[in-house]
This record gives sequence, C-alpha cells and structure tokens, in this order.
Amino acid sequence: IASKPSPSPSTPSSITVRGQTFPTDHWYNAPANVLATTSRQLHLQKDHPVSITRQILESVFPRPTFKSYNTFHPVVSTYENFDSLGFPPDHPGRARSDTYYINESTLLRTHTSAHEAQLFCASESDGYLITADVYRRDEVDRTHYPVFHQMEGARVWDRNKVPNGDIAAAVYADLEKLPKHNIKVEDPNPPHHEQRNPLQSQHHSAAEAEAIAAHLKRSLELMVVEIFTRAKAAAQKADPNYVDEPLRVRWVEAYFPFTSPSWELEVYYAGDWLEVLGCGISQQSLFINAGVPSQLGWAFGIGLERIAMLLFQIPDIRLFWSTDERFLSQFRGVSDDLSKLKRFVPFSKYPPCYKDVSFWLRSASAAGGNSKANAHDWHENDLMEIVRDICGDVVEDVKLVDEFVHPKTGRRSLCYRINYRSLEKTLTNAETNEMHAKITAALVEKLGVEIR
Ligand code: FA5
Ligand code: MG
Repeated sequence: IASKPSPSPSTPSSITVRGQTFPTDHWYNAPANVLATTSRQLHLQKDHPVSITRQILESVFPRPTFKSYNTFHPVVSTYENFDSLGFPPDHPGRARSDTYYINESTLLRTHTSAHEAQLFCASESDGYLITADVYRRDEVDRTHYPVFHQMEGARVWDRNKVPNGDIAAAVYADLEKLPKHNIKVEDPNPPHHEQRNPLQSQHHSAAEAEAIAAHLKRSLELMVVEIFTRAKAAAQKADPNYVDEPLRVRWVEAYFPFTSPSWELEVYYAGDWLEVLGCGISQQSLFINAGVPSQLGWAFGIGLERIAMLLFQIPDIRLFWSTDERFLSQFRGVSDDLSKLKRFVPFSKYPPCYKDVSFWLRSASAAGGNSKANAHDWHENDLMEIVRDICGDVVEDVKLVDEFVHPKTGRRSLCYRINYRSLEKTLTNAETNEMHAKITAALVEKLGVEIR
C-alpha cells in the first residue's frame, strides 16, 4: 500500500465520456463522480437556470454577428487547452493538482478557450459564442464547483475587409450601433501596461487597440445591465417593495496568456466585489496560427453559474446539480417565456455541522522516494478532492483554520474545518461522524499525513 501511486487505487484502462472512449495512463486523475457529470450538460437542459442564463446571454450577442456552438465534446488535448493559447510549459494551470487528466495528453477542458484556435480557423462569422461544461480541481465553497459552465465569446474584424483597411474607424462605427447605458463603471487602469499587459505593437496601433477595448467593454457592460434589469424585475415580482442597490461594476487589470491587454469584470453584489468574467484583446499569434493573420479582435469567458446566481439569487453553487423538484420546479416555463423569470425562493436551510481535522504533513525525509505527498508537494486541492469523493454535495465548505510550524522539527501542521450541511435534509450525527472518519482515513492513506 505504501508505494501505491496516488490518486486512484483502481485506474480503469480506458474511460468513455459522452460516447467516446479514451485510454488512460499514469497521468489519469479524474474521479468517477466528476466523470459522471459529463453527461449532464445543464446548459442544454430546458428550464434549467444555467440554460436560461445561456439563452439571455445569447440574446445580448445575437446572430448573425455571433454564431453559437453548444455541443463541443469536453475531452480535449493539452495542445488545445494550453499550447494553442500560448500557455508556457511550466504554467501552474497544467498541474495535476489543478486539472483533471484522462492521460498525459488528454484532459477535461478547464475553460471554453480550448476551442478558440479551431474557431478562428473556421471563421464562419464575425463572432462566436461557445457554451460548455468545464472542469477544474478547486476549493470547496458556495461559489466554486469542480464542474461549471462557461460562455466564451469573440468578435473579430478583418483588415482586408474594412473600408481603407481602417480598423479603428470600423470598430468605432460598430460601437456607435451598440446601445448606451448610464451605470457607474470604475476603470482606473491605463489602457496598457508595458510589462504585464503590453500593447501588441507589432500588430496594431494604440488607437486600434483602444477602439477594440472600447467595443469589448461596452459589449460586456451591456450584458451586465441586461442581467441586472432582469434580476430586478424578478426580485420585484417576489417582493413589490424590493429596492435595488445601484449597480456598480469595475474593470480590473488581469493576465491571460492568450490576450493582451486583459481585464476582469467585477460586479458589486451583496457587499462585495464578485468576479464574473475574464477578457481581453486576442493575441495576434492565435490569428496567425489559424491562418487568418489579417483578423484581429476581442474575446471573453464568463462563468455562467456566477451570472445565474446574480440573476436568480441562488445562494449556493451546489444547487445547480440538484434534481430536487423544490429546485427544478421554480424555473419551469421560463425557457419558452423569459418574462416568467422569478427569483429563487430558497427552501429551508438545514443545520450546519462543523468538524475539524488536524494533521502533520509528511516530512520530506519521511516521504523518502515514494510518491505520497510530503511537506513540499502538499496541494490543498488533493484534500478538497477527497472530501468531494467521499461526501459528494453534502459538504458546504472546507476552510483552513490553523497552520503551525513546529519550532524544533520544522514540521508543518494544518487544521481544516469541514462544514457538513446537506441541501436536502438534516444529517444525523452518525452520518457526519462516519463521513469524517472516512475523510480522516483517506488523508492518511492517500496523502500520507499524520493525524494529531
Ligand atoms: C478563464 O477561464 C479564461 N478562459 C477567460 C477568458 C476567455 C479570458 C477569453 C480572456 C479571453 P478564469 O479562470 O478567470 O478565466 O474563469 C472565468 C470565469 O469562470 C470566472 O470569472 C468565474 O466567473 C468562473 N469560474 C472560475 N472558476 C470557477 C469555479 N471553480 N466554479 C464556478 N465558476 C468558476
Ligand atoms: Mg479569473
């Protein structure tokens, strides 16, 4: 047992995802509960809030300018997910602690950007939308889930097809056709940053980049306005005296290997800034590699659950996976008539049950040559994965509450607090104790920690 490689004691030799079979190898780390979700495709399930959110966003970015693609297969190559987008070989996103691999060169896509290169090649319209399920090893809390949905959007202009080759003029003309809004937008950063977010000066001028950025920002601000207008109407339906806070949004400088400059859009919601999307001016290398060097434009990627949480006031991301009628029935009929959209009425919350687990990380020398985690290769996501594997959706969140380094031995001790709270029932003491004992045993067995 001591030398068994993590993570899975029973790696199948191949796995089938949505009708396609793939061989596994020593890099395989996708657990059965995550693989099972690949067949759900919530974004295509009529009257599901993720699907309703997709419909609304598709109406903000309409045909024929934007062509939409909603059925791309979730298994992609490392080339599509990372290399084609300019991710360097040592980028942390590639690590097995962050990504679910089928084998060394095949994975469950971590973002819809995995399909950018193929669509830039195909180039059938001036823009596209891709909605799809994406997969990430991530923390456990009310806004993170190992499977979620993204919508990717892109808009391109072709130098050879605009009057006089004047991209800036063409983009401003298209910007003029977009509606205006009067919400407050904070945008304090300069348009480029020499090191972090340089202008792609070999490929376009500052004026062209500014035109594209202005078009990108207005388009996405209008998306937020649309969502909040609908969210307000939905809330007023439930409570005629509902008073909304004025909508506040802000642009924050960000970094993505496949855009420059890049931004994230944050919305002020329930007392805090919530990140809803990443975006930027596409790296020209993508267009060049796709064989369309005369094109340029912008791209964005939105987390649909985050938008749906704002729209319907859904308090916990686990709810999207519920098959409970008390959840699903609240959205019936909305796909066919968006004016029926109502805010979500939470059903009763069951009591939380907090349990702590404290342990010493395996010291470097004790770990020896085997592959178990030691103090130097501790990845919190491995613990998160064990919790999800054993408890499914019964855990609301997992938080690090204490960290301690022994003054003499230098060993590190961690204490995590696990909040056991089902969305569907009150858990018994016996049930939580049993799950907690299983988690504790799995931490020792799989990660080689020593319980304190
Ligand atoms: C991306 O995934 C980029 N591909 C977005 C992009 C596309 C940038 C095109 C530029 C051009 P990021 O990792 O920040 O970026 O995720 C985008 C959004 O997905 C986040 O803003 C958030 O809304 C959502 N998201 C990220 N992780 C999770 C998670 N674990 N659970 C739910 N939603 C998540
Ligand atoms: Mg982000």
